[in-house]
Amino acid sequence: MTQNKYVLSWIDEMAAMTQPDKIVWIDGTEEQAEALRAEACSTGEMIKLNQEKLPGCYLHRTAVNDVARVEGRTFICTSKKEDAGNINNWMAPAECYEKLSKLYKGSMKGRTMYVIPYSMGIVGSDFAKYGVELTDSIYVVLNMLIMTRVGKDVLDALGDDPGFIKGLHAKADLDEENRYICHFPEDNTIWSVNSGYGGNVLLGKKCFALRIASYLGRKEGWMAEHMLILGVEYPNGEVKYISAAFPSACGKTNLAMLIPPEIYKKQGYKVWCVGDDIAWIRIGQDGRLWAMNPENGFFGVAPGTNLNSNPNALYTTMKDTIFTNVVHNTAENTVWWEGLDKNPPQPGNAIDWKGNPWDCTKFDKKDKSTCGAHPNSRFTAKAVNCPCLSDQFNNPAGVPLSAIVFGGRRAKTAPLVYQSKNWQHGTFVGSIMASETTAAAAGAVGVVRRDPMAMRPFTGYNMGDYFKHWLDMGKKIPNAPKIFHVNWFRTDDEGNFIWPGFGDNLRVLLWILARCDDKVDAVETAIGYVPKAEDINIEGLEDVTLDTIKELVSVDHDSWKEDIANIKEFYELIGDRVPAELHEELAALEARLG
Ligand code: GTP
Ligand code: SPV
Ligand code: MN
Repeated sequence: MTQNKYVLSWIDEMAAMTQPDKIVWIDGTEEQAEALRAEACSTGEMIKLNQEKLPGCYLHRTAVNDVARVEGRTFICTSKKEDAGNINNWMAPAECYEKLSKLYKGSMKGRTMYVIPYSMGIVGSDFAKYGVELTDSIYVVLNMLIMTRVGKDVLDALGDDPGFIKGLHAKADLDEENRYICHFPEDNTIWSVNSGYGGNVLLGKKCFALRIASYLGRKEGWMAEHMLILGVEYPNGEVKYISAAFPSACGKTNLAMLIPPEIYKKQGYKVWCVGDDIAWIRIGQDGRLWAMNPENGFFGVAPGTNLNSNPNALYTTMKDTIFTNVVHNTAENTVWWEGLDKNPPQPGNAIDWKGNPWDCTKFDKKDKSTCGAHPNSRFTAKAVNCPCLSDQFNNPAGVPLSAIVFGGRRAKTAPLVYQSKNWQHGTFVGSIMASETTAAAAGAVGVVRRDPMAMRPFTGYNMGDYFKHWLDMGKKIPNAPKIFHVNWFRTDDEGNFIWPGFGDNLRVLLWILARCDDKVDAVETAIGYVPKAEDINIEGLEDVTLDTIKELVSVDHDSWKEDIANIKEFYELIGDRVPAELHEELAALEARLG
């Protein structure tokens, strides 16, 4: 499919190491994809679902020990350890290549190596970047066909250029002890072995579009961020765009596809989804920041997705979708997950994510092992099937940003929303983000950890340098978006969420956009500007009063002071590359808290 000698010689080298029986080039055609689906079904790798109810949909179960990203086994392999920094795991490139070569050696014997040429961004556009992923997994091929733009036109656009990202993935034995997700930013290379799950193996996503791309962005003067992109359409037809960074499983897909509350819908407000996970951002000729979504699909969290919380996501998954680790309803040959509806398949008709018979009557909210679907079960769905997909989705330039929003999952401390004072302070606000951990990564769930800009697991270089890059970008943007912070997850003493969230988050977005246009006042607090309670519209909300909003936007100095101690430790951990400006912001915040 190509004469590119860099592509061809690299494939020869990788094939000599992994020793596949045959090599198949993925051309992006429907015929080839359909043949691969049939093959995956014949071996049990995938299950074809009820084609009347769910046309083009399939179910896949991963190995039980392989259900989420593994941050402890993810490495940034720069020649100097300081360039990876203290937040990333580091291995010397030569050592890592040697170690993994042994794991790859002969791992594809008796198997097929698929060659996937793919583009992040619109093929042939200025801002697109190309990759080739080699994998021995049909599941990975079929996911990449949904999540990225794949095919011969990518190779044509690459031409004779050596500038592509080389990704090698082998399932090997799925051995946890030898699972590695390794990045060589200086070599444009990603090596992943012994996993078959999502972010570990769909190498265009977190590995390339965030870790490698963040490294490239710093070198080339742009930004790769863990952000959704959405457009809010006003009744007069004007659309304003927002990007937002929340940690994994903290609400990006939901916010990106939100449906306005009834009172806003009636007036003609609409929300359009440009992206739900990753944004590549650069300065446009007009001096504004422009964001584009390099992906072509959604790899979304299934549990909790339903007709009330996120109908757009649910509709998106009703055709051409791969479901991973959800419940199989064998009576109807459909799927189910916790929070879909109140009708789980009954015992005898239900297989859980592990492939065992599942008894929904034994479900106990407090015991995750009784779940039918894994908490990090996912759908892989095509962007074009999303009912609220923005008409700018395929615009190679992306969309101009009015606001950047950071957010985390915090039971206390962080208010519903606050605005930073300026870009530098906004960068500080991003740098001190914290969130309770979720099932999206292996490890404990519900522990508060600092997750700057939601990029802790995804920055391909030193976190201190990353902060510096944010500050440097700010100096170069004539017309910078305003920076905010939100928290949909404050809880009462019984642990219930106080804010209704989901579609009602539009009420907060509209305050944010009004602030960007100087159309609404705010109250200055120690941490930044919070809304006057009466400026968050609560019309049509049942359990929310003016007092609820007052409580939600209150800034509790004592819990913030506790946070300061933790932030200091975190900055210490990042080390001496944390820019002086951020230390100054921290000292100023501490002084304001008294
Ligand atoms: P990744 O794909 O891992 O990056 O996750 P994400 O940030 O896209 O998170 P997603 O939108 O899938 O939401 C994850 C979980 O948070 C789901 O269980 C949602 O139901 C829940 N969630 C999302 N938005 C809200 C909200 O506004 N309020 C509450 N209480 N829960 C929410
Ligand atoms: C995340 O964990 O942030 C995801 C899912 O979006 S994964 O692709 O597994 O990284
Ligand atoms: Mn994500």
